[in-house]
Amino acid sequence: MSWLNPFGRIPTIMTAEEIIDFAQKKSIRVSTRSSLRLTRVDRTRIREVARLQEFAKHAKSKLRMAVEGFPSLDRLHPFYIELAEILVGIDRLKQALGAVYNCIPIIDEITNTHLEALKLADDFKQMKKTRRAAKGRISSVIRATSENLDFIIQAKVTMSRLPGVRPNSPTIVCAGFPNVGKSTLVKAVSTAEPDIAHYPFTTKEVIIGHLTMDSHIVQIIDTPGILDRPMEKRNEIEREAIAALKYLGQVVIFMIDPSEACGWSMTDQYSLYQEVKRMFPVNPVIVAFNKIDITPQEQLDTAREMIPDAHEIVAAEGIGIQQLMKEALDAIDLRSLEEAINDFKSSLSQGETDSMGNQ
Ligand SMILES: Nc1nc2c(ncn2[C@@H]2O[C@H](COP(=O)(O)OP(=O)(O)OP(=O)(O)O)[C@@H](O)[C@H]2O)c(=O)[nH]1
Ligand SMILES: [Mg+2]
Repeated sequence: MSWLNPFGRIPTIMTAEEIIDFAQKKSIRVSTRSSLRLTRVDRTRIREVARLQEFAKHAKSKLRMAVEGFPSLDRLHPFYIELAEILVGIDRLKQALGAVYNCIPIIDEITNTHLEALKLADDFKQMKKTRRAAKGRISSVIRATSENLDFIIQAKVTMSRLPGVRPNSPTIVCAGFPNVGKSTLVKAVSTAEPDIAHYPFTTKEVIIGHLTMDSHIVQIIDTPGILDRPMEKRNEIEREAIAALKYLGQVVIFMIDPSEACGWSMTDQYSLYQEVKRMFPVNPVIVAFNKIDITPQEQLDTAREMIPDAHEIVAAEGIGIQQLMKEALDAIDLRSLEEAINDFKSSLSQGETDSMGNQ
């Protein structure tokens, strides 16, 4: 499903040195046909002009691709915008894209000046020198922006690792403290294959699994564990989980481990649950007590008192998960989701009608 990630389709971006090499190879291979009636000087001129033009053309096209291949940051799903901010930094990215793009008119100017000089030159040594000087100056412009190109390449790698999100599918986000069994649940119910381990912070990025329920393709999102602490103290990985809750979670399954085998107390987990409810007051939050197979009765009773309507499950054995998933899907307002999809479809067909009318 990586094609649903707008950063997954960016074509290969070359480094500064790769662009220079590529343009150089293309320019050497350029073949010119000129009439034998021309003087040697004029034939040289034609060849040098063609080489310079070819060099500039390929250098510009690779720079342009680096920028235009990037999805427009203003039109992305907010989940990707927030993650671009957390993982890459949007201002820095925009600045890098702008700087690379700004090389194009500079290359045009250098090319034009040297083409003029080539037209006026009357011996071939001078012509070769002019062509070499132009290529040298263009290469310097590209090298001067190499840090920006490297930054864009790195941003592409980072962003393309994110999962593909279907913005119009019912979406359940599974959240909670580290090590409570979120990945175990997501793996049990969906196509996702997250790593599961007995230590905290096993999941380091948002993972999306799919399942079919009542003829809907439902997305279930596994998130890294979050701790009960102020937002500004949260690390990049936790903030990625919060972004999934904020922008994707039409319903949240908040998982609690009342056995405390996860390493955090019931009180801490309860307080994070309250915070999640406070942060996202609109979306329903369903609580699942996991690991009840190893929870002592007394601890289970205390948990039940704190959150009376929680589901009780053993994710590792699939116990109670059907009922939990059904309640999660029921909590999603499918009607308004279908209306949104229908609006979207009719806006598309409206667009087609408009463009046909314009023909
Ligand atoms: N006894 C018992 N252990 C479970 C159950 N569910 C998960 N576990 C165990 O709990 C540990 C943590 O499970 P994960 O699914 O990796 O937990 P997580 O919440 O995804 O953890 P992070 O990715 O680190 O946040 C693993 O050792 C699981 O085998 C359960 O229902 N009962
Ligand atoms: Mg996990």
